[in-house]
Amino acid sequence: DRLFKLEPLGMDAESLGRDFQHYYAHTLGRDRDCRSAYYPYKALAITLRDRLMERWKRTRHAHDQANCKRTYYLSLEFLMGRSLSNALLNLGITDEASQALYEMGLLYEEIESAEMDAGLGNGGLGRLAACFLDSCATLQLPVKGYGLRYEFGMFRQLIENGHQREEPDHWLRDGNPWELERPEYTQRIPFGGHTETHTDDQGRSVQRWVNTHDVLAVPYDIPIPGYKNDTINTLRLWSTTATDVFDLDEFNAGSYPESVAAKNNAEHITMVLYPNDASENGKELRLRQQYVLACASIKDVIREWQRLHGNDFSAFADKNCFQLNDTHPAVSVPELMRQLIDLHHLEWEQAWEITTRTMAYTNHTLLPEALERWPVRLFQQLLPRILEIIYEINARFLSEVASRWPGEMDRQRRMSLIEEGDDPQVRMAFLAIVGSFSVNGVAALHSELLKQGLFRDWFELWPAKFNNKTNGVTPRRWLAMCNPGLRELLDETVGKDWVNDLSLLEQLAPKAEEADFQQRWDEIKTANKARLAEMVGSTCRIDFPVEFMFDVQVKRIHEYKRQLLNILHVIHLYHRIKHGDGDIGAPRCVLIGGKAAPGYEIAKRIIKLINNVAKVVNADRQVTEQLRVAFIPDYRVSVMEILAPGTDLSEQISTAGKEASGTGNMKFMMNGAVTIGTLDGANIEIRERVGDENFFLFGLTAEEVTRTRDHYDPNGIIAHDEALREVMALLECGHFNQFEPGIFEPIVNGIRSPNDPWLTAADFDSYRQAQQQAAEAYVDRQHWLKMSILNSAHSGHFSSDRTIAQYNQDIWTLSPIAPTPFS
Ligand code: DL6
Repeated sequence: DRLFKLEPLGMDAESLGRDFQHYYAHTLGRDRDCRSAYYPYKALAITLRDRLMERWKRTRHAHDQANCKRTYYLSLEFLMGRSLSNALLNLGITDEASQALYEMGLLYEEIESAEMDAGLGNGGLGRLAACFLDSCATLQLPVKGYGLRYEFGMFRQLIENGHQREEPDHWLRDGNPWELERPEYTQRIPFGGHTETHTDDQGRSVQRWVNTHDVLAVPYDIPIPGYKNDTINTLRLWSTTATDVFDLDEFNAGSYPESVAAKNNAEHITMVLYPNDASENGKELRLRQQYVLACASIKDVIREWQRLHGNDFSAFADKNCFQLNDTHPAVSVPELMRQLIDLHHLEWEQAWEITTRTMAYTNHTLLPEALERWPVRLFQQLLPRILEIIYEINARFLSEVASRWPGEMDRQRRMSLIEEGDDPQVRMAFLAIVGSFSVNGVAALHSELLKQGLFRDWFELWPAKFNNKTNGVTPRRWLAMCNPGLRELLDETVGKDWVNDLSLLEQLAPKAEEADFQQRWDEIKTANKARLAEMVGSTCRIDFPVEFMFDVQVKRIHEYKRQLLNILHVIHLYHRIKHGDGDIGAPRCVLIGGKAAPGYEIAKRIIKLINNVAKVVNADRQVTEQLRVAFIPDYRVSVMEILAPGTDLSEQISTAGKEASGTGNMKFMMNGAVTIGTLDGANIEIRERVGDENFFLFGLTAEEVTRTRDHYDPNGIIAHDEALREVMALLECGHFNQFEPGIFEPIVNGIRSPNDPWLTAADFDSYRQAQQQAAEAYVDRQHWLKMSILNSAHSGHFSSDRTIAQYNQDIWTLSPIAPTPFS
């Protein structure tokens, strides 16, 4: 109790400064000769961690006292980025900390950039999880994130001679001041072995999973601060290790290396993030990762449950909900069954009732290659007990299908959790649907397409399970933190409450045509463009003049996202300039960035093409007066924090029906960029909110894409489209690869193939026209500023606070809990 009654730590500049000095000089042992910005960063991080810690305990205490319902967000990815500025903003002490540092002769900006990004995710799905945690804490919802503590996060991307090269990201090398190891909550995870049938004391036949090779999962907790509300939620990340550090027999026999091998094997499981955003089916290590997350997290939740409720599971489903972030944690469905039946002795029916009332599943993609299927033989070898449970779930489920649709064998085959064939597979999405009470997509179009296509049979069976939750992004990081200039103007114009009620930005709309307001908006945007240009200048050695239109496309490199279409348009502009069509509407700087999965050859070739085109364009004085191109290496969260505020035109140009939602589109919109985009994912909702006059629309609709497939004739299109013909001619004559013959052939062949699924040629002309309109709009300054202001003004819907409020209302039904106050 005395521990709990500690005096709260000061939040003023003086207290912060005092603690900072103490940690810098005494704990870290540094003095004025130390030149590195890392130690001041670390000293400040520990200073803040102390302040987070006391609020963290109070939040946990309040949750326990309230005996409240809780949600667990299970995700193989959390793309957190940096934590320092976010902690300062949410604790409400940004100015105090800057002042304290300033008085010691230190610059906050330098210290901030010493922090490594926590890149434990690939892209949209992982960053969404991070935004959701921020919103849950801000809304004071008792939500805990569960994930894996990868030793190596997303690889670092280097560009060498225009090619992507990957380097490991050893983000934990210097330690992580934001994490707290919790060895007391270590969990044991079984793998391998076999199952046996036994008879228990009551004469029932029970299964036992025996002779397993266990590993240990050790939790590390990361504090998740809410915005100025003293709530600190938890992200718990598991790290695996061996059950015994040494095999003593081996050790005593003098085989030291062999004795350490078991430890190494166990630690491999959480060693590295799989760097592919469209899944890694069939890789044993990946299935091990998924099972560690499911098994350890569920054991942890049940341990907590038993601490508060003993062995009575009757109210478990009323008080707990698991949200599955895609199918990656779908093995949680049979795992919860296993723990309830095998470890806690519930009957199948009761366990199934609990499972199907606590699991909820979010789908993030329609791409077939991203739909997870695991070979049955892998399950058999790694998780034999889990496979038995999946078979039992499937048998009971298929009999339900048979009684609903008697004799429809084809439907039973289609819906079976097991895909038959030479190498039978477990269909993870179907497992997730069977085991969940809610299935949602991430934007209106995506949720509709799920019901009509991929999950059609399931929607027919259980229509009430299906719902939509359009994605959102946190306005703390993606506006208040990354755009301090605009934050000040917004505070002044609509009051400070917009940070946790983004709908207040609607009040900007009437100001969109006021000359004074436009001028301030322009000044802020220009300053942000200068910051962006500085980054491009220092990393790419290319000068971006702030008067040019900044046209930006950053996201994973994927054929469906069509970075290729963007670069074809750049080649078109280049061709026009070179052929004396002096006026391309507005001078522009085109910036493209993103990582390709290391094994995705064609995506890597597209990166090479972008870099080669950039080289030709930027070397030509005649061209650079109007056009410049850069590929920004190692795109990541902290880079987006500089790009979003400085962008004029946001490229959201996927083939319609392919991008589930997109979230970069929302970050750009909030910061006043105008979108050029297709009717895909959340673009549709963005356009609805901002109005079609403030959005540059082009391209086929999802329905047209489907219809076009049967009679697609790209060569006919190219023959009739002069602009595209010229672009293809430049590509085909090797103009961008004069010393590298043939390297772009696969790309050219793809565009010309009647089987090109991305329909690049089909959308080229309408994209070119939309780009022309954007350029013309840009040179009419007042018109552009109005569009820019209206984009921010109508972005309120895309706050993840709105998304989370909807998850909570329709799926989780949690009550907000305030932390126990400081007494
Ligand atoms: O829901 C978050 C994010 C969406 O915004 C993107 O549209 C979607 O591509 C992404 N999905 C994934 C999953 N796998 N794939 N591909 O990253 O989710």
